[in-house]
Amino acid sequence: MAGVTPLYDAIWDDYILWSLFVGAIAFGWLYHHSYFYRSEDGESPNVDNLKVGVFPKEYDNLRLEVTWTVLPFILIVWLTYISWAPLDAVWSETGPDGFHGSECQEGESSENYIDAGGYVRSSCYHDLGITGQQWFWEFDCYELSEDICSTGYATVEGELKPLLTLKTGETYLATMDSIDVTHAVKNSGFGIMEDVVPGQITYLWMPAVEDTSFLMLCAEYCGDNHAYMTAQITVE
Ligand SMILES: [Cu+2]
Repeated sequence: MAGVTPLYDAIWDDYILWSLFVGAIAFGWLYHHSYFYRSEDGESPNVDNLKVGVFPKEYDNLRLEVTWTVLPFILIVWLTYISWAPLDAVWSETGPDGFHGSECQEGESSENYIDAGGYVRSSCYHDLGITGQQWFWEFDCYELSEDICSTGYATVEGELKPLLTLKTGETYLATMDSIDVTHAVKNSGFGIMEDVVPGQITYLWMPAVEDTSFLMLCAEYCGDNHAYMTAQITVE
């Protein structure tokens, strides 16, 4: 997957691993106790003589409570910390301080690549436009040449959908708006998502690092045909 940065793939793996680990402890503990502490036949189910409204303080275990409060807290802080890492790539500024330089001159190529830290870098980028409306997407390649950016239609599950064809190795900065309600561009192939808001311009980096083809979806519920608000993006 050619995300804005492969760092996303690493974070995905981290989150899945931690979810499995925490899930195994939580459900293992739950099922173990559910079976191990069941009352035997004929035994009073209330062996501890618990009374409604009275907390059984004699069963307090401070060490246990501190442990299951502090450990998950540390884990959450850690997961938050590692998910911060790629945000500067998602919201990279333009110009020399950003990851993708300034706008390409005519004939210039982005020559993007993935650096040792897992970030996509480009020598320059191309501008394009995305407009959302109920219930389709509109692409605009502005002045870009056909081989770098072209629009058309693709047949997706028997229906004609907008098609955006981009070039491998080029990096694009989408300028986006909506003419009616809030939508959201979800480009799973790039690993990114951004809202499209009426009366407000939002931006989205789309670094086309490798050949791919995927459906761009709307990720913000926008009415009856929200689920069919798709377009195809092909990088070749
Ligand atoms: Cu929508």
